Amino acid sequence: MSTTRQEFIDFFPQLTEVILSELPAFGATPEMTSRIKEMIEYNVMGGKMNRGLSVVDTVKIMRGESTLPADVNEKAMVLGWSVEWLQAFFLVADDIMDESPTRRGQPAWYRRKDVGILAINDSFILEACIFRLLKKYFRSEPYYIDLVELLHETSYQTELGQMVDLLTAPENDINLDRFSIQKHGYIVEYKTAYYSFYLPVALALLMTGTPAEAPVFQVAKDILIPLGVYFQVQDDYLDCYGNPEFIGKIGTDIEDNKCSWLVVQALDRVTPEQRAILNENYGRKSPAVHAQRVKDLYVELGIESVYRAYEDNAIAEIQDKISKVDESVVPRQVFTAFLNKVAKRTK
Ligand code: GPP
Ligand code: MG
Ligand code: MG
Ligand code: MG
Repeated sequence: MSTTRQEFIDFFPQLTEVILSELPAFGATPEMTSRIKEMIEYNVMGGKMNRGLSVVDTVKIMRGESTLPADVNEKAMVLGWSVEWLQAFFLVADDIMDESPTRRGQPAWYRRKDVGILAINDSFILEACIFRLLKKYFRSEPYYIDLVELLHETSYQTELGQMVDLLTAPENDINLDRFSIQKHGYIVEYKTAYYSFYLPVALALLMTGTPAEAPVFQVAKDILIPLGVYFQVQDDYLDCYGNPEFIGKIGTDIEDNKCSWLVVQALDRVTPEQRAILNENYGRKSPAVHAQRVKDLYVELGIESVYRAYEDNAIAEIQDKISKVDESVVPRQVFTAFLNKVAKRTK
């Protein structure tokens, strides 16, 4: 049932070609075209592709077919890649905002000498590509406008989440009172869960003929948003405890003064003395001294085992929600397939 990564990767050049082939009509020179090609390949490829693959897998489950007819398969691949393209748009911009040095095992795009601040515009171009591809492949479908609206709405949700993520983490103004479980909950739901979990399934539902106002979208949201929250808690955990070589990025949350799940849990457990240590060391730009002191404090507080307990509980709660889904509305497999991809992940 599960779509192979190779099949999905093999489809990618054809989409890049669509974007490149229409550039002359926009007055593009060969230099512009080759730069856009390089920019797309550098940023869209190289991830785990779970989001994109989930679109194709969900279409298969919804249709009850392990092999899709060629025309359906093509459309599902395009929607899968549109989520990966959206992700590339966000990541290029996010790495500038978070001052992250690396992404997917290579320098973050904005860190390249020939890119710098141009990366902001490149992120806009990546976003525009999504709508070029939708126009090309879906213009005559009755659900075309629903796809477009869904992608716009999801981007807006993500941008709102990103705004709160950044507003909660001002540079040179450390105030741990800003952080709370509620604030963290809003940030992760909006900046990650909608686009990473709800979007792939919602796209697949639209593509398989579900009317945009059908109740199944709410059923999907009620499971996929908690799953997405769990996923971002994992991301926060891996920022501190993941192996940079393996996860392909170097964590910056402590230095960036982020309202991470780890610091929120720590704040819930500190003595006044330990809180003073956090105050003096969180959000300072020196990994070797200040961030290390915060990490030592996490060890003293046993934050890793707090995470393990959270993880077991989150998985059990999501499994429980899935078990209550009415299979005449949507196959449970849509959700179990997704859960299995992320449960206990280490990258
Ligand atoms: C993940 O946050 C959230 C995003 C990548 C969405 C960014 C949204 C924009 C509108 C730009 P993160 O910073 O924890 O991700 P990572 O750890 O991968 O840098
Ligand atoms: Mg960020
Ligand atoms: Mg980031
Ligand atoms: Mg992160």
